[in-house]
Amino acid sequence: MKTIYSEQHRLRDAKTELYGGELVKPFERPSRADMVIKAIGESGLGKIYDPEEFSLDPVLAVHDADFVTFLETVWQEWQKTGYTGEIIANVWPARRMQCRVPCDIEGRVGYYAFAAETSISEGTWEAALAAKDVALTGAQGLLHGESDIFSLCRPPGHHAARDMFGGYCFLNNAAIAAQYLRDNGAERVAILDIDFHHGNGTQDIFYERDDVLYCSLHGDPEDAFPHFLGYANETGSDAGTGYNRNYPMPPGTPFAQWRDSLTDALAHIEKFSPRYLVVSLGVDAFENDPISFFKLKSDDFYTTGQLISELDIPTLFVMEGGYDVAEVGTNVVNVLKGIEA
Ligand code: OKP
Ligand code: ZN
Repeated sequence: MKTIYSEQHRLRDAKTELYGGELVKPFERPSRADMVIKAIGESGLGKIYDPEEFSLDPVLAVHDADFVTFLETVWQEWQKTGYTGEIIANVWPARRMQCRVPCDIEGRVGYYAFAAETSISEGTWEAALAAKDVALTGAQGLLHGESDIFSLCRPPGHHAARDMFGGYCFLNNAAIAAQYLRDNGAERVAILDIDFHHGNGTQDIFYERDDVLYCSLHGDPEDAFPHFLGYANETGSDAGTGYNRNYPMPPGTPFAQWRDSLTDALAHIEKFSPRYLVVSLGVDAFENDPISFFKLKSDDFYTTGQLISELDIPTLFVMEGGYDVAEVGTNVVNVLKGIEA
């Protein structure tokens, strides 16, 4: 299996994350991708390729144009204000307030953010652009007939909605890839999100549509980020009714239970009969993950790969979360080895 990877991910190296009332070194850090690419290199899985460069068109096919311009320009604008720290949202259009884009930069940061843990730092936009190229190059590989590809994206993407960033995500790499597959001849595309967190951004982007099925296994929003989306009663709207499926699970969920959700999601995907599958591959369901609460063991990721491969659908794996830096490489490689078994 080919891996697509860009060193440009290093440009996303924020100094701050708002966590427990303090500014800490972000969990989503460059060493995560270093560990994954190292494990891929040692695994014998296949070669590592640089991405091709794509225009913004495939990004604008899923994201709001003003949001994209905001991401592109916000660091320079922040510098002009004279602020010396990173960009952190501190105000929102909350209940009963007006949801309009203000002029002032702090107002606009709050408008486009859905959470405050994610600082925008110098180089974030450039890294996000490279991550979407990594995803799109993988999608193009599927269009050219490859059966499985791993796009080692960083920063991750599944929390990024049409016009919102947060949860360490800016551009929704998996959604951009899925839409690109749709726009290049695939009638139906399924997205399976096995990251520990609900992919609120991906759900948002495809919620009214019946051509992209979204299925997500995640920590119950009662107890886990992003808290305000990801419940089981969110099944899609309009034409998309029935094309969104959430599997929220409680703290302490072991593999046996998680696997039952996976089996159900895979059966649902099979019935949908998609031309391609995009997997939002986070490995933060791991038992030692520092910010998550499932109990998957490293071997369980191998079994997960085996179960996904039984679908026999050409699949693009898009890297999302996984914050136990010591084991993130092993866990990702285990999924991909399970696929090739
Ligand atoms: C991004 B991805 C825990 C706070 C968690 C943000 C988590 C973002 C996860 N107390 N804050 O889905 O892995
Ligand atoms: Zn996650």
